This record gives sequence, C-alpha cells and structure tokens, in this order.
Amino acid sequence: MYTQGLNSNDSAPAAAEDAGKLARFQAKCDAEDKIEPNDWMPGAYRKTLVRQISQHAHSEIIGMQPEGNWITRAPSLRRKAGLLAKVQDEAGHGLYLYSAAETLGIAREEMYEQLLSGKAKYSSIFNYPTLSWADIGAIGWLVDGAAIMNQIPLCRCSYGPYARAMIRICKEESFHQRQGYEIMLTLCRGTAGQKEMAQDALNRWWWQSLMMFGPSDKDSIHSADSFRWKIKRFSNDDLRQRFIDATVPQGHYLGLTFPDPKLRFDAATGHWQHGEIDWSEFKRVLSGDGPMNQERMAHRRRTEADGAWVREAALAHAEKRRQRAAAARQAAE
Ligand code: FAQ
Repeated sequence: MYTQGLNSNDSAPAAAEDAGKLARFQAKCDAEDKIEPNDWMPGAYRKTLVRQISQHAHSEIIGMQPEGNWITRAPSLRRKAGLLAKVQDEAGHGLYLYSAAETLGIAREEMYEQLLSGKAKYSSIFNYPTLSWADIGAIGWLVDGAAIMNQIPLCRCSYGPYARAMIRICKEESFHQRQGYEIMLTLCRGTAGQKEMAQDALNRWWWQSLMMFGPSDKDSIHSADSFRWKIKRFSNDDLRQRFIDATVPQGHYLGLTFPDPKLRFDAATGHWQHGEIDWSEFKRVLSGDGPMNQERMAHRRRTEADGAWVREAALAHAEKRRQRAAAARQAAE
C-alpha cells in the first residue's frame, strides 16, 4: 500500500467527527484545493471514493475482456497492434486506479477479493458480447467516448491521487475513442456488408453506452454528497446529454442511424432529445443477469488462478534477494 493515511474511522458516526475538522475539510473542497492522502477527511468521503475508484478500476480490468476477444481476429497487423495497445492501456488504467484507491487505506488484495467474490460492481457495459469486428469500433467510439465525457470532470476531482490518475487516463481514452471512430469510418466507407456490420454494432451498443452514466438524477443516491465534496461536477443526466449531443452528429457523419425513434434535435434548447432508457435492463445487468456476467467473472477468476504461480515466483525471488542482501550486509560488518 502507498500510504496508511487513516486519520478517521469509517464506522464513527458523522456527528462524532470533529466539527472544526469537517468545516476545514469542506472549506478546502470549496476553495478547489486538493485533499491528499494524509489530510483529515470524513469517513463518508473516504468510503465513497474507495467505492467509486475501486469500481472504476474493476471496470477497466473486466473491460479488457470484450476487446481482448478480438485481438487474435483483428483484420490487419495495424489493427491488431492498435487493439493490443488499447487493451494494455486498460490494464494500466486499472493499476493506476487501484493505486489511487490504496492511498485511502484499502489493500489491493481486498479490492481484488471484492471483485472475485462478486461483491464489487463494475460498469454494466462490459456484460455484453462482442459479436463482430465492428463492435471493436463501436466500443472505442461509444464506450470510450462516454468514458471521456464522464471522466474529464474527474481530472478536477477534489481527491488529489484520483484527479492525477484521471489526467493520464483521459489522454489515453482520447486515443481509444479516435481509433474506434476510425474503425467505424473505414467500415462505413467500405462495402454494403461492412456498413451493415457497423450499423448493427451501433444498434447493440447505443443504449448500453447511455447507461454508463448511471441512473437518472432522481435515482442517483450518491450524487448529492459527491457534488458537495467536489468529486462530481456534473450530474449523470447532464453528462449523458452532453454525450448524446456530441455523438449523434458523429453517427450521422458516418451515415448511420440511431436505434431510437424518439431521437430528434430540439432547436429551442439546442439539445438532442432521446427516448426512455430501459432502466429495468440496467438493473437486471447490475444484479448479475446480463448476457455475459457469468462468463466475465468466470474468466477473471480463471486468470487470477492461472497467474498465481507468477505471483508466488516473484515473491520467492524477492525473498531470495532480501536474504542475499542481508547476508552480504552481515559479511561486510
Ligand atoms: N454500471 O448514485 P449513483 C471505461 C451504480 S471505465 C454499474 O449515480 P455514482 C473505460 C453506482 O455504482 C467505465 N453500476 O453513483 C473503458 C451505485 O452503486 P453502489 C466506468 C453503476 O457513483 C472503456 C448506483 O449505481 N467508469 O469505460 C453504473 O455517484 C472501454 C447508484 O448510482 C467509471 O467508473 C454503471 N454504468 O455515479 C474500459 C467512472 N452507474 O456503489 C474498457 C467513475 C451507476 O451504491 C473499454 N465513476 N452504477 O452500489 C463514476 O463517475 C460514477 O461512479 C458513476 C455513478 C457515474 C458511474
């Protein structure tokens, strides 16, 4: 763990927390100062950050699977190299984020355990299958596009280690979004069959990417606290709307249609109005009943077990080095 900056007790009731410390903490958030690991923070702030950052890290790790599925089937060496780099970036994002969460006093092993035991959440979007190469384009364009929209404001999050991790992550997400859109553009300029494949991918990923922004504002249980603590800057619905406004013209430029008969531009507000999101599907996927939930978790558990010997070997090697260094020190004394 990077730090053990545990200056407050999560189980302590808020009323018992020192009012003066709380006021100073809030003033710091309001002044846009960063909260750092060893600063005092309310238990609930720590808890919400651990929840959000670890969920985000898990999403990056599970999110490698839908695309990893296509690395061996990418249509050219260039596409394979691009996809390989993207999936590696996602592993890196997961690792920065686990590191950021560790600064709040939770061990990485505990977060892994929460994921592997099925107790932790990760983004609903990664429980859908990637059926064709166009899905790789759609994921980059839509899923990474949604991720950027949601994550750029997190670069200004009040918690320093999370904000700093997000700056690098967003730069990489921007490359991911472009590679996805370029795949879609190539398919849409290709044969009729390729364009049809792109349209089919958009049909299957559109509504799911809108769900990435979380429940509608009236059902968002954490938003009020997260706004107060400057973790969130825009509401789930606001960010979703921004994403729709940015993405619909991009889809039209590709010559594609969106699977929403109610989608229309409202000149009075300057926004694209959209149809109802099927929140029952969102809830079903979150409860573990999405098309790929079981496969994703089974694969993650298998990979964890397959990698056990590497971790054991690395620990044994580190121990040997430690013993050799101790012996050398003793000999020199
Ligand atoms: N899926 O009160 P709110 C990526 C849960 S990374 C599953 O509104 P909050 C990169 C939420 O956790 C994608 N659960 O919560 C990539 C809470 O449950 P809890 C992940 C969801 O935290 C691209 C409950 O609903 N991005 O894509 C979802 O204020 C391509 C109530 O919700 C992040 O994690 C969902 N979609 O707002 C990788 C960004 N939405 O904890 C590979 C950071 C909500 O009470 C390939 N996270 N829930 O049990 C955030 O910005 C926020 O956590 C939100 C939710 C906006 C996701």
